[in-house]
Amino acid sequence: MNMFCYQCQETAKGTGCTLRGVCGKTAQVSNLQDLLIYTVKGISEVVVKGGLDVKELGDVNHEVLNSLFITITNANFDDDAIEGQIKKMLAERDKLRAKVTAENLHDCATFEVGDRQSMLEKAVNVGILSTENEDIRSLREMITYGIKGLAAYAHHALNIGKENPDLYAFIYEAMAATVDDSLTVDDLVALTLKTGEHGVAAMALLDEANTSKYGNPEITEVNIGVRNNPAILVSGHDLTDLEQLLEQTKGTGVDVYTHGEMLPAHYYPAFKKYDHFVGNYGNAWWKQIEEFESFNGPILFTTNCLVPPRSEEVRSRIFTTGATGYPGCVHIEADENGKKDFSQIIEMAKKLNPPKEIENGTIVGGFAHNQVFALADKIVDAVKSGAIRKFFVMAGCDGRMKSREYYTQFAERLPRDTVILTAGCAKYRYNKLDVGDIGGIPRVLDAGQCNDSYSLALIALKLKEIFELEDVNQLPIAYNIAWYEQKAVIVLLALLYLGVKNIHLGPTLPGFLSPNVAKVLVEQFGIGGITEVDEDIKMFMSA
Ligand code: SF4
Ligand code: SF3
Repeated sequence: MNMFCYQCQETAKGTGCTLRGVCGKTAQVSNLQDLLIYTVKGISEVVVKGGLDVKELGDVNHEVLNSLFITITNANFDDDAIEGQIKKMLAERDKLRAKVTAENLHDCATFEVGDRQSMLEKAVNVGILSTENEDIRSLREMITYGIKGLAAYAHHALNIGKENPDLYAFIYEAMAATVDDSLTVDDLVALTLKTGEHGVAAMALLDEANTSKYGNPEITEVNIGVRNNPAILVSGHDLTDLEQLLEQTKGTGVDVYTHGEMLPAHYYPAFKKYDHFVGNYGNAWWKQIEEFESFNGPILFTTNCLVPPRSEEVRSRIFTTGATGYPGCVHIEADENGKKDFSQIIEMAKKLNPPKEIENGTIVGGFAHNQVFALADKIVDAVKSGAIRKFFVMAGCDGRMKSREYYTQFAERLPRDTVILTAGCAKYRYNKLDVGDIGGIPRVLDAGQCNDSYSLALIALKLKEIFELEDVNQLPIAYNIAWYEQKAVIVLLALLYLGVKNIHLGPTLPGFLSPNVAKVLVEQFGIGGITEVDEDIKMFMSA
């Protein structure tokens, strides 16, 4: 065994990548990521045991978010960048330790390493398998993955200038708890739910940040064809990066298109003023191998999901920023004011061919909470008259496994009196199908990125209020969620915290759930997997 990672849905054999990641992560990168997480645990311990005030920690808080984000699936494959981050975090940890008189610190708060070799030697002893009890390990990892997702969302909010000190305090509390051997399974189950509670707060913070800066998403038709200008493709989730790119490309003759999770940027009023913000090119992250080929122009990654490029030519057109990185790709850093200089991407675009058309037409989205609330009367009437029998929350992620065709078939075969509520890149499995509408309400309502699952929760809570129900589970809403990486974990934990029961998760249950932890989720929350499309539709419709 060279490494051990089981944090995503595509983990080898559903149990763990041990030689190299299915995602393309090398053992070295995986082990360095383990060590980076370990340093975050160390900083967390110093902060918690040393009683430090998170409001005074400024840059440390920000770098903790960044470190967690770097380890999310498909974010960063660059061993040098991860090594640099470990060094930075160790220096921060030591500075904090010098300020406090905490005793009985765990090894994560005191260990020292020097060069790459010594880091790698340390890393193999501090990863996932260093926790022997499989239930404790399962819960520690579930909490860690939830925290990674939470950190990603908090990082986007931070880029817009919004912070919530409670979130930092909780990150330290939770990460320190993952090395506390006195905590029992019950303690960690409680902490898992508390992670969900803070997940809701992180998504609320990001929603507030996004909507206060860019306006409330509104119903929008997004072009999926191309124009005949050179162009840049922007991927990932960070709207501030997109905004800077749109500003810098203004008047240059270079168009900008979104890929994957950046599609929902088109729904925000603030981005509609850019004539050169043309549309969305392609599909979910895993299609990038072929779609980057035909796009022809440079690609900017603002976050995951980055797939290791197959050719040198495509690699030379990929630029990373923020938490992302790939060896050999140019990484663009922000200056001290958060400004990024994208001029080399723009210059490259001018010399390359316009994108090749792979499809044409439009898709519709923009059904975040504000827009749906504006349509509330219409939706409530449709439910009351029986025109809408059931809603299906199908938020989450897409992935490359063939078994995910399930979600396309599921959307196709759902009865015509049902409406799909979606968010995240899971939508690409069905957002180009012609499934019609119900009295003008489209049957697929896309709220936005994965973090906009928060909108779906608000919509559910609003409907509960309108229908004067006691419990959100009495609503005609079923949850059939597709997961892939750790942001889906925080979305799931947030829904559990909000009291949502009977969520079905696919295409497979997480490899990090031990049989006993899975049992808790089944017994306490009614979590289930998926089976056959028709059988599942029957089950959901009769529930
Ligand atoms: Fe394997 Fe997923 Fe970890 Fe990559 S992120 S190494 S695919 S479990
Ligand atoms: Fe997709 Fe990676 Fe998760 Fe934000 S882009 S949902 S998988």
